[in-house]
Amino acid sequence: MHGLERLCIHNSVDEKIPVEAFIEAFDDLDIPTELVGDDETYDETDAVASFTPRSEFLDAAWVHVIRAGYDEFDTDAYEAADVPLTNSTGIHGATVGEISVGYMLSLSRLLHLYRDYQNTHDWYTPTYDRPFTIAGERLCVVGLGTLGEGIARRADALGMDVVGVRRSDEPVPSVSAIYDPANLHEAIVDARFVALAIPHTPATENLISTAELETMRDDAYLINVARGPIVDEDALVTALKSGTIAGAALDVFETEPLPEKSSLWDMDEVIISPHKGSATNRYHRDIAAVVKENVQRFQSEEDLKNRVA
Ligand code: NDP
Ligand code: 7N6
Repeated sequence: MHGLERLCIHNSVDEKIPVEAFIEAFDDLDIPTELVGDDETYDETDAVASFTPRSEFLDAAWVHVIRAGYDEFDTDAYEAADVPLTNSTGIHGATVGEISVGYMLSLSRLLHLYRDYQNTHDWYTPTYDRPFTIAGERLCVVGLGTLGEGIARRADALGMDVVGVRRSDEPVPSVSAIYDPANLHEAIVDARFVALAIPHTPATENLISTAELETMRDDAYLINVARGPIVDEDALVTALKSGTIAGAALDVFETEPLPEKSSLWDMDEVIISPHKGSATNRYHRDIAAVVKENVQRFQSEEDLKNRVA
């Protein structure tokens, strides 16, 4: 086995984090860090960190996806090429947990509407029965890994009744009941908020469609901080227009950026964030810490952390 001689940062990381600051975060590494573009070639002494996949990466020693979601990477190809692929799960509990609680507080206490009316200097008064406290309300978190647990802990701290869905039945702090994915409808039927925190896989694509939206309470809100294709977006629009559910907070979409023609843009009870659930001013450092730990592991021939292929 060869040791690493170079860490290549593919310029696609620029999509989400400032490249220069990211490269600086590797100053203490004992191999050089280089910014590379699409014309770069790789060999078995290179590690690569990237936002988007490229087939050339299969010539490297190890490839790191700077995202937690690696659904755009062909894991079979990595396994066939015997090139380890790692991801950035483990770092989004606070960032996505906080924004999810932010959505729930806004949707319950109408901050999004007050801000909308502020734009026209309008002293808006909602109907008396509209605002509610999230304390005492049920949240169902679908997916109880880093994101799901981060959301659950914060919701629990604010007095919510938190249940969740995952494949294993391993308990999760702050989650009072865990449902198997086969019992999804049972898990969401009583929830005031349903938060999606699962990976996009063949098993989860369109997991939330007409039947699930109809199962949800008509005063319930859907939160999607996972991946757009997990929700059937046409079904969601229909459900929102017909009052099948009360509203939604969406960070991710079937097509990103969300197309201008989407009716989601103009719905009062929909909060849209432009895939910024994990965005903070220290995101580059959080990702770099995962990569640096794996550089050290690679060099000492230990198992890589967060290996997904
Ligand atoms: P984890 O791997 O830590 O957790 C995933 C969880 O989903 C696990 O609890 C797993 O269950 C569960 N799960 C997987 N498949 C199913 C299924 N079919 N039905 C029910 N539960 C399932 O991942 P993360 O929490 O780090 O990230 C989750 C996803 O969130 C990422 O894949 C990514 O797409 C998205 N993401 C979005 C961000 C944003 O900016 N909006 C930021 C970061 C991530 P079990 O534990 O039982 O295996
Ligand atoms: C920003 C990506 C993820 O999967 O989509 C999110 O981690 C955020 C690097």
